[in-house]
Amino acid sequence: LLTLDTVRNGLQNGCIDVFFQPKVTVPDRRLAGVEALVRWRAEDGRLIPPIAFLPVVEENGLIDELTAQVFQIAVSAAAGWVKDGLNIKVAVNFSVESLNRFDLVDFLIDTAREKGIDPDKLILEVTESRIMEEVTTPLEILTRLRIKGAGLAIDDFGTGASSMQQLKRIPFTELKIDRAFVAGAPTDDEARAMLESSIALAKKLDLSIVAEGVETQEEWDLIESLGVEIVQGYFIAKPMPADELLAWARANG
Ligand code: G
Ligand code: G
Ligand code: NA
Repeated sequence: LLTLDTVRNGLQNGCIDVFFQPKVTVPDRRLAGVEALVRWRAEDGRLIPPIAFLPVVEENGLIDELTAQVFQIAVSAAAGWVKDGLNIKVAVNFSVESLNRFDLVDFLIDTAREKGIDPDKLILEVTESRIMEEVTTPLEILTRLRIKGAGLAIDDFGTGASSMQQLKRIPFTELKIDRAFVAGAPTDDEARAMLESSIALAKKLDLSIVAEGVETQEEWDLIESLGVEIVQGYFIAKPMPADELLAWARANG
């Protein structure tokens, strides 16, 4: 873990970097959008993954600052891609802690509009296991963002314990199946059952389905046979910097 001092200083000094991972449609592999994934750029240039700093950020009241920076970088990247003829949806991760401020809605919508990005090009991703613990404020904020046109994804689905009832309370538009179930599905009956029932549930709730963590042709084929619409995973592409994403899109268009 990075120390609190390192994190505080780094947040003030441009250490936040953002990578983007393609989400593609099945079966044609067309770019449907990207997920923004935060990285820490250490002074020596090394890239540090979220697991090494997000807990420090979240536990010390710094998540709003991190979320704001990631969001600004992500919409700037999206605006740059639009100039180059690539108009895609950008998904950003939100910790539940950052869904507790009523000024968040205006901040996100205004920041996106300033860069010329419509709210319907945004998707907020929230992790299933966390969002179901919280109730009123996040629900109201997510609902307001949905009304403005933003998409809402429930992330790491299968790792929490949502009932259909809870799922219906928040106006989600997308369900992202946790990669553990995708990875296990070809060989493990329980993972396969979890995958199939998640897909059935998403269809019932009229959510678009994203399979995360597809790494092999075998997983891709299985996912395709189960009628999943969107895939994100190393089989297609790893997270990459904004300029590489543009090159990737051109090479894979
Ligand atoms: O990029 P990587 O797969 O290492 O990300 C690990 C986890 O970190 C992801 O599952 C995601 O939940 C979380 N994460 C990545 N970027 C962000 C971000 O910008 N904000 C928040 N809150 N979480 C993020
Ligand atoms: O929880 P979240 O959906 O935000 O997870 C995204 C994380 O998953 C990122 O850290 C990303 O690097 C990672 N990831 C994306 N695709 C794959 C994959 O195919 N395999 C593995 N092992 N990790 C992946
Ligand atoms: Na995510």
